[in-house]
Amino acid sequence: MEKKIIGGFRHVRYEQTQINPEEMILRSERFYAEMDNRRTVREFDTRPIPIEVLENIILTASTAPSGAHKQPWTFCLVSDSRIKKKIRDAAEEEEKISYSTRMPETWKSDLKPLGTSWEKPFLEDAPYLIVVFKQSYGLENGEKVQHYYVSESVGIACGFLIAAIHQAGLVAVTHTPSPMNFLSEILQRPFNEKPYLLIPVGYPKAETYVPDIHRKPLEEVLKKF
Ligand code: IYR
Repeated sequence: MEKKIIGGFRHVRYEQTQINPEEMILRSERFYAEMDNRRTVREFDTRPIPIEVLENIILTASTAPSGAHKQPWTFCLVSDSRIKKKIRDAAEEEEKISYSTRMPETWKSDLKPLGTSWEKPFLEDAPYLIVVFKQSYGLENGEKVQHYYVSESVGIACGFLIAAIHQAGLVAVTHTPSPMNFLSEILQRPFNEKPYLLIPVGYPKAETYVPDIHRKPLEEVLKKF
């Protein structure tokens, strides 16, 4: 591999396969069509999935760019049904309070078309739960390591994760029980890690329906200058 010292540090030559503009248009269209076919699914089949698929999905998420390349994320992969039940019980306990007293009416009416409720059977039905933690700071040999743009970095990694789940032919829901500190306790995470997202992954239930909602058109999301 070709190497060069830049600013006192070793760099390696990077070469990406060059694609001509016509092929680029085709490939970007195909990728958009594939991603546009992704839907959040809240009803899962209990069928198992090979662990390698989950490992590859998490490796893909972990290719995300991050502040100063600190990779400030931990992905906890839960398949143990006792731990899934603990997570479901704790999440439903919080969600019950949220839906009955914490969430204002506007919020609840905004969620009506999506059909959500305090009940979270997907936390037990999905064969895997990926619990994403963000590391406020790192720990190396007991020493604190500074992390940067932690939420942005972990958010990007979760985007990669969701894309990889879809590309593998699986479905997921980005679940944010609130508050979700119970996840740190159940999974016994160190103090520098804070729960970020809980993503059940699996096959959709045999006959699945999703809300009839639509994505904003290009004119609404793109302003050209
Ligand atoms: N955390 C709750 C409520 C919820 C909030 C939003 I914003 C959503 O897009 C969906 C759900 C729950 O998981 O039900």
